[in-house]
Amino acid sequence: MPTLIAIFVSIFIIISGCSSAPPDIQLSDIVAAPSPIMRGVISVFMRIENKGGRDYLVKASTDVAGSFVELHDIKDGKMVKVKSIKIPSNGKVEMIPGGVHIMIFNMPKDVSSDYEFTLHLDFEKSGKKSVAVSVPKF
Ligand SMILES: [Cu+2]
Repeated sequence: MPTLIAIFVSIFIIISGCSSAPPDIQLSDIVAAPSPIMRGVISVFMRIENKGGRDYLVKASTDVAGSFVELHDIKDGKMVKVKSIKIPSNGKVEMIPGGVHIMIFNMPKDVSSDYEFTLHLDFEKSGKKSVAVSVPKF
């Protein structure tokens, strides 16, 4: 029995050791797509790369007064709000239309090309990361 306990203890140490490695988050290819149907709604897609331990994107906000941001996924062909987006250890999340994305509501209704704003992303472990987003012509 003591050997069994020792095995469990070492497995626990290995698992907790892996998950406690700090994440190393890089954001790239940030694309903003205004909704063709809903005015003042913008979808944002990006690549989130992680060269460290697992993390979660838990919240997003912008510097635009009155706007609010939701984290979305597509389930059974429908857009659903999610509480967090898992960023796997030594992996990446590719946001694409039809998959996980960030959706911003209550943006100015006349957003057009060259409109820029700052998107703040809150990660559970990595803390806040801010990126500049520019809205392309549409
Ligand atoms: Cu959405």
